[in-house]
Amino acid sequence: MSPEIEALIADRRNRLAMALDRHLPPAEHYPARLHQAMRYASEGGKRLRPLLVYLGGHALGTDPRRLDAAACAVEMIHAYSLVHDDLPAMDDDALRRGRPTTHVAYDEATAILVGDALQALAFQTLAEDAAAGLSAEQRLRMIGVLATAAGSRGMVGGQAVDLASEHRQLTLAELEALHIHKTGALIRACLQMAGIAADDASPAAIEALDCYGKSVGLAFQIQDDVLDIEGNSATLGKTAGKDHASGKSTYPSLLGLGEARRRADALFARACEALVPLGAPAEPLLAYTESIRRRAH
Ligand code: GRG
Repeated sequence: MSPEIEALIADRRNRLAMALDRHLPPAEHYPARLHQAMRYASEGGKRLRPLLVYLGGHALGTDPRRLDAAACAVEMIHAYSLVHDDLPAMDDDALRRGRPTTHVAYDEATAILVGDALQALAFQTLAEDAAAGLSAEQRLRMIGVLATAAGSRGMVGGQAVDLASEHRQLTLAELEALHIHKTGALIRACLQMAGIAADDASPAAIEALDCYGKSVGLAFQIQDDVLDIEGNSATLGKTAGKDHASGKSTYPSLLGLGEARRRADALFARACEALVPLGAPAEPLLAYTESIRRRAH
């Protein structure tokens, strides 16, 4: 990765940290314990989804100020999903991002409320952040896209199917549908929101970015399954190999490790090909995708 692209990515990470800090309620504000726990749950992680918003926006020539609310909102939804996923009623994990999960660090009821509050805050952030000159229509469209991706036709639906199919072997088509919903929908929404924020992008450019989003979402999930078996779960600090050991259907369990790796690589390649028509402005997104493809955890 060139030093210029590294600097751009560092800048966007920094923007996200500042925007999150602005939008999350101060830790000392009533009710302080809940607000502390919301901040705890929002710390760390790769920031993959906000970076996709920013770099997708960059590919369309969009000012990053127009993307701050979307980047923050998608990370809040993601953080909430991890907090709820870790609860005893779901995955029952004690570690996340290398430290105690929110329900362990606080308590179960607080963790449920943290997820609820982060989800509401995501939509409040999109509704209220007019600082960057997004029109009300653009913000409304983003709210619709994010709500659809997060809800029963997206991430929550995928999670429901995942929980319901824990004790049976899925077909490859079922597993793919599950992951397109559970992981892919939110990732795709990042690129769709970047498309909405762009004032003068062509429909073809927006379509190219959406095409990228579809492939990269599934590639990321297959790669996560592979890394889980290799003992390097993407959710650094999550109990590695857990899905594998629990007998859950995964790409490697259905296809074998080698074929699962090949499939993830082919999807990453397809995602990158979709960016070709966008030319030089898409180079940071391309370089970032390559760094994700090569990650070891
Ligand atoms: C509980 C409503 C609800 C949904 C849960 C996303 C999800 C759905 C569960 C998380 C469990 C999991 C391992 C999902 C696969 C997607 C995935 C790899 C999530 C981790 O995302 P990363 O790697 O996490 O971007 P960081 O910590 O880097 O932000």
